[in-house]
Amino acid sequence: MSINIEKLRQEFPILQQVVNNRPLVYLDNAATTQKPKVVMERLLRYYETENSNIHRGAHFLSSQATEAYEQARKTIQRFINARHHYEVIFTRGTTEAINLVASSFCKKFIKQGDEILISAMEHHANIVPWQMACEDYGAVLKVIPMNEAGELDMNAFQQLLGKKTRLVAVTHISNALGTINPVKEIIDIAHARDIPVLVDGAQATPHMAIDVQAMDCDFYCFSGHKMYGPMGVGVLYGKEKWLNEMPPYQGGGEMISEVRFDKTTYNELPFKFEAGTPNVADVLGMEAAMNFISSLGHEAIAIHENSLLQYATDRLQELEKIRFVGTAKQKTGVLSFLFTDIHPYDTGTILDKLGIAVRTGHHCAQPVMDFFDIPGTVRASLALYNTREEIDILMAGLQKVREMLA
Ligand code: 7TS
Repeated sequence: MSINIEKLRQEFPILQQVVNNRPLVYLDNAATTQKPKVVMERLLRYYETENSNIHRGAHFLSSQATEAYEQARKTIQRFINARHHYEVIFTRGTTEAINLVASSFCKKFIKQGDEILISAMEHHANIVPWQMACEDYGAVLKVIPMNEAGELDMNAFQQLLGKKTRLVAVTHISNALGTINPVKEIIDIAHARDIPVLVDGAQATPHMAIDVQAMDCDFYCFSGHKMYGPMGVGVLYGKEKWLNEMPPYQGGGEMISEVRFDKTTYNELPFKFEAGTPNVADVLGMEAAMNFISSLGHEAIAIHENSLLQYATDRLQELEKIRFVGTAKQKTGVLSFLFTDIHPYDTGTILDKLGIAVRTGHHCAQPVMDFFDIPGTVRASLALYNTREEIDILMAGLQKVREMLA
């Protein structure tokens, strides 16, 4: 079933806006996606009729909110096909999910001289927490290299796996390059040596169906706001066997079983990792976003977005002095480029004046920019509501940039 994009765009009120006297062309979806009415209505309904603290109140609203929150956990379990609902831990987002694992897993399993393996195309959120853990425990961070197309070197990956490797952490889709990494293959190879794998799914969940059991990843992290849901909420999926062995991340209410001054015992999963009052409204908003995605179907979304990416790549190729950054065979969602004679920042500024929202800079992936020896890129990132007409407007905007600055 194909998507009626014009009708769908009506569900996103922000897209009807005028910016700098031009209709908004929103192409910064890798940073955050816009929200459909169903998500905003869900937040409003929660605050108008359900708001209450959960898991503790002995009153009507509290038990209703608790029920809705735990129901959302089950929706999300189904969305990623987790085996158990208690393997779904709510966090503030991908960043907190990775920090949780870096802090808690490493505390239990990382010793002096151990190695953690990441890749050359990680977002800072999947670099810095591991650097901090390595510093804490005297471990060593190793990096899987990539080629000029922005594809991981799988031979080098195999060689980097050693007796001291305790964890592999890789991104599913690169936010700066759009590369889709062969995560299943990475996981199979790592598991053959009993090494667990964390997958950063921040850029994958809006674009493809996720099945954590088929993938067999040990951890999977993502953010609600990049998949049409609210900001400030995300998920850590972890296999039960790891989550049970890992110590709590933060202390406080909810995560305890019993608190005495001489000894405190911890709650069971998933509550052990959810200290304090949770972000109930945004969890419900994220559930609404997932239902929204499911109602359209991952396949229809992928067909639309991939054909749009192909169209955009073909059109922008007509421009003089354009350099594409990230030309992997398997890619989606992201078109990163720069003019070799114009700073990406200047390109972005002029596009903004024309009502076109793109991101410029290093996209929180500075090592990627260093690898390509560039100051940054202009990144147009796509969502299911983008159209060919918007790509044509981007193209005209880029022609204008060349007229003005080349
Ligand atoms: N991992 C990847 C691959 C990302 O793209 C991002 C955010 C994160 C982790 C962190 O997610 P957060 O929701 O916790 O912030 N990426 C971007 C981006 O490309 N532009 O702005 C944020």
